[in-house]
Amino acid sequence: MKQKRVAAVHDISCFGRCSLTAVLPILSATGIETSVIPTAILSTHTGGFTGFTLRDLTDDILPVARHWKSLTLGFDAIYTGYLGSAEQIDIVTELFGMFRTWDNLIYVDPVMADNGVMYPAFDKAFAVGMARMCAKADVVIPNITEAVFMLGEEYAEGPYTRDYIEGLLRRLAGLGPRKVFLTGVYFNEKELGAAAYDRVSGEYSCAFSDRIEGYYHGTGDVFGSALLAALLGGKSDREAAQIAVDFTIGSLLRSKEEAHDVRFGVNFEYGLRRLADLLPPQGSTRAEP
Ligand code: PXL
Repeated sequence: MKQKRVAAVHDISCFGRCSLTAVLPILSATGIETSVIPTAILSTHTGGFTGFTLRDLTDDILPVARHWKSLTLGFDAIYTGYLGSAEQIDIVTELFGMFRTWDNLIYVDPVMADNGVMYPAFDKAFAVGMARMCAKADVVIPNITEAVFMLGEEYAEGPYTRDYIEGLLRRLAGLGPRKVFLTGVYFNEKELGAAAYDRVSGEYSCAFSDRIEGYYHGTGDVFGSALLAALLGGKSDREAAQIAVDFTIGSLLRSKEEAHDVRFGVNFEYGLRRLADLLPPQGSTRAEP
């Protein structure tokens, strides 16, 4: 039985438990071999810290990918997140072409915004580019802000109606990806979670947990990594979304109890053992010479 292998294309935020410092441990804990292409190295993430350093690694992405290609490496999924520059949109899209196979997953988290505002490094043109990149993906996992920015729509605060969320999901799938998982969905003040749509089967699904007050950084990467692990582990969209929502909310609750600085990310580490139990190692069907 071949182990699953993922290529994770995210930045390294040296402090702050997001991007690769969250993606790597979460995927590894579920038995997935994880290779990385760092898009940038920052001293911290950009959510609330000032004075952070940033080394842009745009020029290193294709050389790494070409070397991998020369080794005939294959991946069960390419998981992309925070990009270090707008130029990387076309570069990462080229990477998809290099590693796409008939049965692997191009899995895109269009990281750029939250709570109705763009992260410091990005603008509306970036959202247009990201929509183009999502068109080449199999699965996309935006939050509501990223979703409306990619669609050129206005951001609205929740609670949302089921009709609005299903419309958003369909319009996002209309960009090109087969599956969309939308995060930050709530129909009432008590519950928060994710909604999913599969364009081919036409199926909608939802997964909720109790809503926790307060905003914590890095939850998107924690959710995205657990969701990918569950999908590669053969779970249905609904089951995978529930596993990822529960893992994220559990991490958030621990951090709330510890009352630490919300910029420091969430305590996902204490949830890894349980996640690993839920997602035992799966064999790969990855074709590799
Ligand atoms: O978690 C998303 C993320 C990743 N990397 C960097 C960020 C952010 C969100 O702000 O700033 C550098």
